[in-house]
Amino acid sequence: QFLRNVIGHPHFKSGEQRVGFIPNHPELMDFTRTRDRGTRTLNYLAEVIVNGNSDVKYIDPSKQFRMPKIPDYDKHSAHTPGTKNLLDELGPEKFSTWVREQKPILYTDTTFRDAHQSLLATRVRTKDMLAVAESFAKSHPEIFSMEIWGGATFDVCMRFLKEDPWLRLQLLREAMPNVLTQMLLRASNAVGYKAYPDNLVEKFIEKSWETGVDIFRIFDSLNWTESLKVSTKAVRERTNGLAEVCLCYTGDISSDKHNKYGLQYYLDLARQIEDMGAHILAIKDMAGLLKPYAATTLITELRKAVDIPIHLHTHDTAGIQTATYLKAIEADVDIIDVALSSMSGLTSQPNFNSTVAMMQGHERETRLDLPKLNEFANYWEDVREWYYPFESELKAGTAQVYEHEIPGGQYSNLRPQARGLGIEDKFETIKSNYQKANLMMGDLVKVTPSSKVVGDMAMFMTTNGYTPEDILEKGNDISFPDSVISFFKGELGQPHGGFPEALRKTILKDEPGFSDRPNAHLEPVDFDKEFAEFQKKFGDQTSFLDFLSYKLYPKVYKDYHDFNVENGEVWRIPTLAFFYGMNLNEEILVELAPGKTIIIRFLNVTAADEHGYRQVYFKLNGQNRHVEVKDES
Ligand code: 3PY
Ligand code: ZN
Repeated sequence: QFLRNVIGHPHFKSGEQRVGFIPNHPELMDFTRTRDRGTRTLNYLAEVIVNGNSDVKYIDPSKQFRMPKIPDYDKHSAHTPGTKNLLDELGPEKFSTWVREQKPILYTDTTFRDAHQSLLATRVRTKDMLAVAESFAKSHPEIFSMEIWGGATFDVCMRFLKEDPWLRLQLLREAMPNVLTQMLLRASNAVGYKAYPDNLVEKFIEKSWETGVDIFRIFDSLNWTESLKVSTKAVRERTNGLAEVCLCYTGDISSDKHNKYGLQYYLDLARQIEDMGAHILAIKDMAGLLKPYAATTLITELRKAVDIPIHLHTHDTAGIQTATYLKAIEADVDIIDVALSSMSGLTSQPNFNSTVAMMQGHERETRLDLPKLNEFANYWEDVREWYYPFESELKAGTAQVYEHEIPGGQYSNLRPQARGLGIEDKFETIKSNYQKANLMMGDLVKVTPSSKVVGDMAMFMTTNGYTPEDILEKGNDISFPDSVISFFKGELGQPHGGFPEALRKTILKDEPGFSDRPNAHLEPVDFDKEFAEFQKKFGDQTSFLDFLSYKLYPKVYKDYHDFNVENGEVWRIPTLAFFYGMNLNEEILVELAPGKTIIIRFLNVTAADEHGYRQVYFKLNGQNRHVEVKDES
């Protein structure tokens, strides 16, 4: 970042100013934008000291934290070549063949994405991942891939953490240049909850690749292939990355109670996925419903049905998914998703470290340095404590997941959501209504955003005391949640087996629904024109990537941008200070830019004056500074 106003302009610096220079460049007189970064950091800290971080709902004053240890590594050595180097050398098709030829099981580490999305409400900050990323990539170059981006992280980065998701991607890529990076893409919903114009999704894929994504794990929340095709084609045509396309697993192929999604359904889907050009097939078991013996059947049959590698993803909500992995490995699955032990289990992925131990001596063992892997787990055990307000309160695995089928990330969030609505005491009813709502809507594949539709309906039924019969009988007089109306219009696509027509009529009333791709109803983005308008509004220091963030989340981006102008790049602030402020006389280091670190000591805060303002005193690099903050309490 360099000074963008007139003082920093090369013409000004060189003394080569001309008549008309300033009138022609009014933006250069915008001094507020470049208020120095130290001051903006103090603004943020003072605000949190006085009013707290609005995302932290309670603080436990007795909480003690340990100092996490970053596992040792050689900062000066080069990274050992890994899968990223191989992909660059072979290209996607040959790389995919290489994966099939590997006998040892391959591992994807989800610690940086799905694990914290599922356990800590997606709140883990870039700074804490970046601290160990280089060390991890240097210590474990045998890893197949690191899931680091996409899913809910894009939204949460801006909305709650006030971080730039693109910068996260770029920094993690730089720290881990040797291993494949991976993102989760919700097909035509990109990293959002609704359909976007095709050309926006395509541009998003292209820019994600340029910024650092190698594997695009693409899923559609209804397993609707029409939606998967657009993203798969874009990955194939616009990147040299890998299109890993998902079949989302729901129901139970080993039970005759669930016949809507039987083995044949998945085999047909897998063949269509291979035909559309996927380099890898993913089984996305988002709720953790794939039982061990069902995995034997599914993987064995899929292996016969398709030639591409198979990557298995699951959540350990029921607590038995390591057994599923063992069965899947023995049935010739190629890659499995795991999370470092202290970030694993429950609604997260199965335990990486223990899986490595389980495989020792097995004919498909991949040799990893387990003691070193345990050091990384220890790091996360300490860091996880910093995020205690975002813990999900789940204590043990549950076999109830086979009844309600709630995906991991949604399940861990359900109790706080119920509390927010004042219906926590009806938690059991909510779970049972989730199951009823799902069946009433035709037994859906449930994953973001279709899982949100079912979840919203379940909350709605619980709050109002409606049964499925009430919904059908009184539906004409009920106003349903927006997400439910949008789903029945066809805005998320078409569910397998179609919509239940009577319910659709009740919910849509006289509004028409559609049966083609929802994206086909959206105006394409005019990138040149709209980017110019965007920069006019947000300033020319914004980038095309910022513009994409804005197109995906206009309001969230605007709030993030305004916050940033006031408070600077808060991702650089250490996590404890970011969430909880500072203790009197505490000193922190904030690296504002490589080689530019400031030392901040918090000295004092005054009581509120008659207008409610408090003065917060700091020392910044030894200089006294103070910030005035309105006390909102
Ligand atoms: C997401 O879409 O964020 C998911 O993790 C779905 O499982
Ligand atoms: Zn998942």
